[in-house]
Amino acid sequence: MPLPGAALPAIVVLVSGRGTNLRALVAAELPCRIAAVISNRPEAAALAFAREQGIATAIVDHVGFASRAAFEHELTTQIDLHTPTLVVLAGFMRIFSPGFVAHYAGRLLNIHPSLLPAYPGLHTHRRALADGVRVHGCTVHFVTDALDSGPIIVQAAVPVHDDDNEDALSARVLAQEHRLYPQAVRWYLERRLDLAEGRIRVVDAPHPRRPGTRTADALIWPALD
Ligand code: NHR
Ligand code: GAR
Repeated sequence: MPLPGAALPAIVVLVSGRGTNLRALVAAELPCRIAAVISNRPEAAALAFAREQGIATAIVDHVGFASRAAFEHELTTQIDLHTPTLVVLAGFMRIFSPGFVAHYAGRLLNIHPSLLPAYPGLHTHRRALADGVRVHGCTVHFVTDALDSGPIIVQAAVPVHDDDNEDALSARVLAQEHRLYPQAVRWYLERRLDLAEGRIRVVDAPHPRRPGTRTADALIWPALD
């Protein structure tokens, strides 16, 4: 058990919008300090929440930069001020170039609102409904150069209801995002994510039939601790 006052590892959370995943990360009381929340959008509600929590914030507005490289250079500077162990994308909406990804190799996580590799990119719920899929969900993965294609850590599958619209389906998925992301970050901090041959194994994941690991409304795998 860490001694009181012992320095906890720092994480930086990158946001663009509402910030409900940020709220879930804060609520989880993870064994880390959220050293900063950084947004590319000045108006992001996530920033207001971070300020309320006394978390340092920064805005790196991509609109003010001549190139993606210049934007990413400033973003890297702002992130690295906090020397984070881990950088977490929580509804962050700008694609990173290979140089940025290389700088944070192995310490950059994203949550994506689909069962990857289905529906990479944007408007995932709309596309899933248009295709008539019966199962949808969300994925936490490491970020690599290839968009939404890095090693998968954990996924939650939810049913698509006959009368679903985009709002109803996205809310059902979002509720699971809020369970997955804190768990994935915790596993990372506990050094329980092993990468071999492009696949992640969660060390000491709960046994499938352990009581309490099933949920009524989603299949989450690996099971949460
Ligand atoms: N960068 C890399 N290199 N790899 C990934 O896997 C990334 C990434 C950056 C962000 C999140 C992602 C998602 O979960 C993410 C994963 C933005 C777009 C996008 O098209 C697509 C996917 C994701 C994030 N963004 C537009 C762009 O030109 C801008 C859209 C906007 O600003 O609203 O960057 O889905
Ligand atoms: C979440 O559903 C997240 O998975 C998604 O945006 C939402 C952010 O919500 N991310 C992407 O689509 C990334 N391109 P939040 O701001 O309330 O956490």
